[in-house]
Amino acid sequence: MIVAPSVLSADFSKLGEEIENVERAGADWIHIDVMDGSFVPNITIGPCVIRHMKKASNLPFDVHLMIEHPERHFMEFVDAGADYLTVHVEATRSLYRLIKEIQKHCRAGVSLNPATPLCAVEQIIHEVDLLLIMSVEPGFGGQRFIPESVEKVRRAREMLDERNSDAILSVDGGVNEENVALLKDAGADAVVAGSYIFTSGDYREAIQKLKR
Ligand code: S6P
Ligand code: MG
Repeated sequence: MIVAPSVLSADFSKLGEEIENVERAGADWIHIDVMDGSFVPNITIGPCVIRHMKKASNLPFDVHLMIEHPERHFMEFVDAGADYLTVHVEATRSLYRLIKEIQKHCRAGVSLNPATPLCAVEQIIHEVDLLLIMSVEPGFGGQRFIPESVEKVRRAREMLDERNSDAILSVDGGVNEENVALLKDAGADAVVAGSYIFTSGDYREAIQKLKR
């Protein structure tokens, strides 16, 4: 299981140190939540912070854009150092073009909110490098996992397998040691975890529990 700590729950006063700590503790990727106060109610960080974060780690940066009109801004995140750049299917009217544009520079992901059915990406799924299933309503860390997400992950796995896709199937929101086994069994390749890791007191143990 790929484990991607979401730095949204890290101590922002020592962000570089937090990134180094999760890398040392066994993290596979660094997950970064970009929120614009419009697509979601919260506002977080932009490309200039990500550019500085890159100095703290060589791990892949998994950048999750929860912003309206990602087609207007994606290049700023490519330039900042995104390795995976994920956009929401609900946030753009030209998803196919956007995926193709992102892939000229880095890997491209699409994400679905809890209420968005998988059929919203059926026609494009074979083109993407990562499919991110939201298991909470995006906006804030520390929310409760929506149990119906497990079945959605299972159906997403089937959809990817039917198309012989090698896209990474990732799950984000409320992931912890209790639901990770269900997600693995349903076919998830990766999990994003923020509050579970950063409030654990022992990053290594928390990350290892998710991997096991
Ligand atoms: C959820 C947020 C997610 C983040 C989050 C996960 O609103 O938008 O995209 O990755 O930080 O955090 P947690 O605490 O649910 O694991
Ligand atoms: Mg996220």
